[in-house]
Amino acid sequence: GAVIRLEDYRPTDYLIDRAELDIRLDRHATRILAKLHLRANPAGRPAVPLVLDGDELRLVSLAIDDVPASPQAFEASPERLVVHAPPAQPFTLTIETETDPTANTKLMGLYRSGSAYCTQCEAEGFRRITYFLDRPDVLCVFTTRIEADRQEAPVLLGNGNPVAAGEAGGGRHFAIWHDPFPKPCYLFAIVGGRLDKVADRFTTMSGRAVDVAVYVEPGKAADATYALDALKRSMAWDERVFGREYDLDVFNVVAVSDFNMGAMENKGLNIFNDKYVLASAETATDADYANIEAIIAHEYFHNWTGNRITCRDWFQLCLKEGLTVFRDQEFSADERSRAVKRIADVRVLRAQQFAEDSGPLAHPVRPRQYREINNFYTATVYEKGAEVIRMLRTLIGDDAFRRGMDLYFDRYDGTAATIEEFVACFAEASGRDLGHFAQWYEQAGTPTVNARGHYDAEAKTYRLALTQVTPPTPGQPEKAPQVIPIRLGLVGGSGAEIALSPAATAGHMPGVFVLDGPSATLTFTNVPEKPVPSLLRGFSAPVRLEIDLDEDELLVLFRYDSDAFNQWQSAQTVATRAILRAVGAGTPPAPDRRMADALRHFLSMRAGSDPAFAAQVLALPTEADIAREIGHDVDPDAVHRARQLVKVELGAALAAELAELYSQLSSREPYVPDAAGAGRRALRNACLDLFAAGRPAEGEDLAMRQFRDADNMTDRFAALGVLSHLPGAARETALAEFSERFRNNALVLDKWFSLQAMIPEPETLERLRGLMRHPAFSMGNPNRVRSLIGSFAMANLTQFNRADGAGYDFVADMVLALDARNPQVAARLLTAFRTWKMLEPRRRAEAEKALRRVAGTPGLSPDVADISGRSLS
Ligand code: B3K
Ligand code: ZN
Repeated sequence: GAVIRLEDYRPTDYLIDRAELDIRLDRHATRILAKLHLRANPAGRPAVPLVLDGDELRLVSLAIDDVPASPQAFEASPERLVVHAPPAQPFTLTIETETDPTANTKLMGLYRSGSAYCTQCEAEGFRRITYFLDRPDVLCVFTTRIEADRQEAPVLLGNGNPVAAGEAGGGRHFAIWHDPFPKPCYLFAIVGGRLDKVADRFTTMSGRAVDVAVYVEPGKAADATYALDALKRSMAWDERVFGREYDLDVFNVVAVSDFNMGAMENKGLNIFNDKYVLASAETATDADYANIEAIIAHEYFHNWTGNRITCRDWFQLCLKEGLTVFRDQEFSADERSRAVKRIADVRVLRAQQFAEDSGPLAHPVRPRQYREINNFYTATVYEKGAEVIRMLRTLIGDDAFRRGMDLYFDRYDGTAATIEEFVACFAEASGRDLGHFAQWYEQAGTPTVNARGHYDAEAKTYRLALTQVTPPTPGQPEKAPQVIPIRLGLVGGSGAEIALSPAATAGHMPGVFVLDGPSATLTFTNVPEKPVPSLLRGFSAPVRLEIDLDEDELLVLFRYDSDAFNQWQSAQTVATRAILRAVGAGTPPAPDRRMADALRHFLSMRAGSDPAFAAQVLALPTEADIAREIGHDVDPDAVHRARQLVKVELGAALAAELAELYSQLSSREPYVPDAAGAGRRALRNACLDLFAAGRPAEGEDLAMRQFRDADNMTDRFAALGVLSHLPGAARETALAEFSERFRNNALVLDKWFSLQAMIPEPETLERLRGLMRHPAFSMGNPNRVRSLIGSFAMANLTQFNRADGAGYDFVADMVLALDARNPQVAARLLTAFRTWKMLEPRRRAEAEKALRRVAGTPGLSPDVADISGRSLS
């Protein structure tokens, strides 16, 4: 594909004000009749040919102003429909196309999932249904008639409100949907099929009744009630926190089993991967419930941030995605524990975005160019995009932030907006110049902030010298300083918070210093004792922090910091250093009692009152965290061994306390998927995991008992996870029992696939090849592929990165096999190579060889060609 550049944006030459679609569903020959009401765009070029986008389309007929078009008047190919000289006055085009939804394995456009028909149009799937101006700044009012066999598809859903339904003859029926809100075609959707539903009614803040429903495959309605409840809570939250009311008479969610990503925010008709809808105590973990809640909220919140205000072009993707992730994170923080949610979000940010940002696929939150837009639905656009919004709120304060949001909704409702327009609302609402801040959208890479403190006991002053530097990223060799809000405090040796002298952070929000140059020195006065600085509280900016604190100082923060995030961070840093020392030495050098003692004390004080937080503290940094910390010439086996050594040592040192806590937390209360219950289960399972590392024989027994006795998936699967790391007969027995018990549940078998793909042993690759022949596995289903092959590539550091290159070869083979069928899923899988440059030379050479083999294969999709090309650059 050609390179598309932001600077080349120009307004559309034609507008489509209205579209009337008539879609006659058929398994192999669906007919789409589209009547488009067009006119020249006053802001476009006058009297130019009209060029509509298509993708693998077949034109059946074309009429201009209801008169069949003469062959000289137009040119049609699968990719394009050109009308050479369109009428000067507003006119209509009536376009008839035919598509085969059964043959659509890309899962873009109209396709079949199970026995249902569904669509996915973002980013550029609508052009696989009919010829259109498939760009987000063409806003159109859609009326959609859907017709199908009544037996095959009794349920027919579209965007907007239902306006009519009836018989269509020959056993067929129809439904007409009208969406009064102009929208880009990427938000278009239809669904047809035999589906069950759970339904309810939501009354909005102005008293309007909205029929809300979640549709699922027949027989699964009971598993959709949690999603429906999450939806109603999301609707109420957006009213309460952002003043945003829902705007149609109905809101439908449909769960399908074949879906390229998590879910899609089509206006009034969200379509979901069923993994993020279906849940019951027996089949879903607490993490699944939390994901369902977050994604239901995310798609719902898009109704305002994405749909009512959409993006001018795809370079502005973070305008809707970063903002909507920020909103769903805030929602989950309000519904659950704010501190624990923040820790979980930062873990994801570091694992996904920091990894992306330090490798060949690094790009700005708002990219300047792309070849394949589907490859830019990334952790940078989404998660770093959300961090930029959070920094904005930290910089200007909650009130100005809310005023800025109100202004944005007010001013840009019904339009396709840009990042500049968005940022200007906050500059206006706060009276601040946000010019430099906006550089976060343009400059890729993760800044490193270095902090050095000096206490002058005579003068009772504390000086903090801060510097920042951002490493180069592809296409951006030189970096400028960013605007970095550093939320901070000083903690005394015995734990008391030391009041900050006002001058130190003058001109900023209280407790926040803004580092906006390459370096700065902060001086605190009246500091009675040598303090321990607590920097980047709440992870106030997406940066790496280097700070010259020793273990004792870190443990002061762990114990006393008023900021829960930094408590957790301090414990992680201590653990990270212990693992890094073990990587160097090959053994845990001198057993460091301080960490075990601090954890023991912490558990005795906090496990009872805040189990969810305690579970986060007990979870060691991952192998990937350690690898990123090392940064270059990484040997994944050495990282694995070192982490395991530290874990074993810690588990053994704390074995008594862990066992005690484990049994205290054992409850026979019925499972409730709420935050409190989830927190207790998380801590109990963290105890089991660490205990089993320190005392493998007893741990195996305990895990086996929990595995068999569990009355919920959280506990059963956590136990299976512990067993999966203990080679032997018990593990194989448990795995067999699990697959037998859940043999009819594809989503649960996905967990089983994924767990086995992550076993850090050389036999895993063979196990994986065997599992690909399992009857439940299919290369055609994205969830299956991601569970088995994706987990191996993305979450099995030692085996994907085998020194002999067999892991790379396997994943490369899978990418190529998938590419012919589903390029988006193939390209996403290939991003597992994004960290290849930080490996030691032998593995680096093997990874490069595999990447070159992919890149050199003829007939690659633009998706895979783009990722392989950039990965090698
Ligand atoms: N907007 C969709 C993602 C579409 C991805 C297209 N390749 C889901 C979401 O972010 O809410
Ligand atoms: Zn989104």
